Amino acid sequence: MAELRQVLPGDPAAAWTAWGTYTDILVDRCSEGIARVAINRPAKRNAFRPQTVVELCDAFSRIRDDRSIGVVLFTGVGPAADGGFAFCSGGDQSVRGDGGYVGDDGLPRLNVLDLQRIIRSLPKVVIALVAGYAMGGGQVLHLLCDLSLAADNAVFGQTGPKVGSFDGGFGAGYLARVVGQRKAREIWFLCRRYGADEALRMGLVNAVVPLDQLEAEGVRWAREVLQHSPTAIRCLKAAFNAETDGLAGIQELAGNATHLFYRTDEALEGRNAFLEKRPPDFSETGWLP
Ligand code: S0N
Repeated sequence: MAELRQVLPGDPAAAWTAWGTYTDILVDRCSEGIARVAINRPAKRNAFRPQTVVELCDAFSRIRDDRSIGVVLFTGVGPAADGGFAFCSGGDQSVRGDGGYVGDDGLPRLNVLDLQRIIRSLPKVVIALVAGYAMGGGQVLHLLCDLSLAADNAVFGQTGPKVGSFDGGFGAGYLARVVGQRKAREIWFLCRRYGADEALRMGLVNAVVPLDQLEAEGVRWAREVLQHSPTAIRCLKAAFNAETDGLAGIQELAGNATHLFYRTDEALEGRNAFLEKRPPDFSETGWLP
């Protein structure tokens, strides 16, 4: 019997089963190839502390290594007891020490950067489901997802210049690629809040839906993606990243080409010849136009 865990308002849109035990997040999966990852700190508007990020990195790494999963829905548990909603309100300011966010080991960290890279290079499609606030580092996490669906109560914004921080990596550069330089500078310099419709107009999200339809819409989008070629999708994701991510992006795209090449008779001949201690014979391949 599947255990149904309520993450967002509305009827559960898939037959979710719990996948792993964590303190700060909920991870579920369904037999259709979809995983659901939710930050579960609603009383803090789903702010992340180092432990939250460690758990998210673990969940996304497990998803990467599971060939049955093709799409991840990334969201935040809501509502909180006071009725508030958030996808994520960024770094937990109550554990922000002198040099970063401090966990039980006493070390100051900014380990959300590790999480950003894992989501960015995950060879699967990540869809953000944003209900309520996506602020600060939470706004950056939603930005790094491949697709973003906003509930009609979604609010986006940056606070760095107000609270003494900034994300000069994907948070600035990739934001400018998505919404344009003018808008990105406005978002960071003025620290305003933007509602769901404005986010849609500026290309920050793909669609806006009623709050109680958010998960169902996410599952609909996931099912559409899952009908398509996994290899085409992973190569396209790497290609989109390569355009913005410098050599790290080219590494990803090239890694996909190598992955495909390994499966050819030509590459297998090279491996077999080495193992059989003979010269390779690539004459079957030819030099195609
Ligand atoms: C999210 C907001 C707008 C929600 O407002 P609302 O609904 O009125 O609720 P509140 O009463 O304000 O909040 C409810 C409870 O939740 C706590 N809380 C909310 N957000 C945080 C938070 N980020 N950290 C800790 N606690 C939080 C409230 O304190 C309240 O609890 P009680 O009742 O017990 O007081 C509103 O809450 C808000 O504006 N939150 C702060 C948003 C913010 O400034 N976030 C931090 C921004 N910075 C980062 O995220 C930096 C991290 C980062 O990703 C990064 C990455 C790479 C390089 C650099 C950086 C960097 O910028 O440092």
